[in-house]
Amino acid sequence: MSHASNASAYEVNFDGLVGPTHNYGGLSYGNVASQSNCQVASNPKEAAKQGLAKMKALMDMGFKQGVLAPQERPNVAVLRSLGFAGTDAQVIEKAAKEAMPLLVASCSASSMWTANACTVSPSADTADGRVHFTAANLNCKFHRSIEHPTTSRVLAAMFASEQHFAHHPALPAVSQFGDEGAANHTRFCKGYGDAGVEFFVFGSSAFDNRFPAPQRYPARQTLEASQAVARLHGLSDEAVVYAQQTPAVIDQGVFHNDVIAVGNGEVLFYHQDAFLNTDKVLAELSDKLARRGTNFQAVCVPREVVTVADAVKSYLFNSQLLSRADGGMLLIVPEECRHNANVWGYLQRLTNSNGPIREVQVFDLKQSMQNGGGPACLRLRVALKEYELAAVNQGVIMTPALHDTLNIWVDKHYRDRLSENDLADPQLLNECRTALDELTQILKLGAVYPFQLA
Ligand code: SUG
Repeated sequence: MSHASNASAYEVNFDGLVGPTHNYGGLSYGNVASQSNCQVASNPKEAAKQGLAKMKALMDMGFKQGVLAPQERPNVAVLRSLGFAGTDAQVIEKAAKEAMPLLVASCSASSMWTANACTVSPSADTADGRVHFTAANLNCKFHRSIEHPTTSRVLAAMFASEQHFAHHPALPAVSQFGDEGAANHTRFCKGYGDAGVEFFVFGSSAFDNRFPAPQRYPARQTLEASQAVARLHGLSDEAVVYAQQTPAVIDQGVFHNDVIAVGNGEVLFYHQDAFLNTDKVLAELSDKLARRGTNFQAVCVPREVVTVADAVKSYLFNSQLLSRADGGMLLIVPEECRHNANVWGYLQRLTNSNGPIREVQVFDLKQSMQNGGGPACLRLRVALKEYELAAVNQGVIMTPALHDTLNIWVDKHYRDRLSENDLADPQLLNECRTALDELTQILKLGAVYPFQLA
């Protein structure tokens, strides 16, 4: 079956290619999977292949698929900025001896979760008619806060045309402007090329104490960050809705909104406990979309059927909701959904009902899932008109040939086992640089990594 989008505009999913240092560092307090798999040995080769298999499956179904390159790790420059000196090998050796947590953070392959790379507003929504990108500062976690400089260079190399694309640097790196990118941003629309409504979900406010904060785990996204992104992108008030996540669900492990809700086209699929003031939020979405000729549909999963704990464990909502050519929607879920009786039972009933979601497909993404990253974390959605898609660097658009080349590249360069001790091996840095140098040629990115720019 072909799943092409409408003729003149597409949603393109840019998946993060898992990097060669994928490991379980236990780095994300508030992310239950990351904490509970701390120091389990990882398999970077398998992780990269699981991701590539998902990209290929979507491409084979007729969806537009792209790929986003991983980052240079270990990040020696960051270790130098923290006072470790000498040759690159000495920097790694000293960090391993004196401050292992810093070496682990500098090795994280966390840029694979490209839903956190940036926030994207399609050209139909923005004041200047260009597609706008704001790199996420990911300020809440040290290992993620070091991603945005390279993310910005990679995005600029992918979306280079100034006529069509506008790039904004990450917001100021302070907690008041904590920004986690598209994981807390959903766009509703009729067709991907039509003016839509952008839905920003935040965890707390930096300056306004009317918004209750979670007690146990940090809220990573602030209202003020979301508002700044909307301003930078030139979105009108009519094109924006803000909502606060329920603080209690953050305290249960919902560290991004995409762990408890997903939207596509005219549909929001969400858990009953996802938002504060849900009725008001849904009414505003419905109202603003109606003014754009769009018939908003909300599909609520009741807490009696699927608990927040079920959602966090199974990652039901960290799914990809995709529009098939026949108008029905397809939900791409992780294997863990099949292992949860409440969730799996619910999904059977959902697809047999008369609702918009007609089909479920299951993917094995265990390597990523063990760090709290499901199908939706692994992809950045960019809605593009035909001529904008033509202006994208074609080296990053997935084709059967690129898929095969990347699989061979992974086989050649990736290890199949990585534990904490291995991160101290200076040879790992050389392996990664050799692999990434080849990758930038495969993807036609030019020089984007610090070791290439030095
Ligand atoms: O930021 N995990 C990531 C997972 C990000 C998931 N993305 C979305 N929900 N969109 C995070 O918590 C764990 C790394 C480690 O522990 O090794 C990590 O960074």
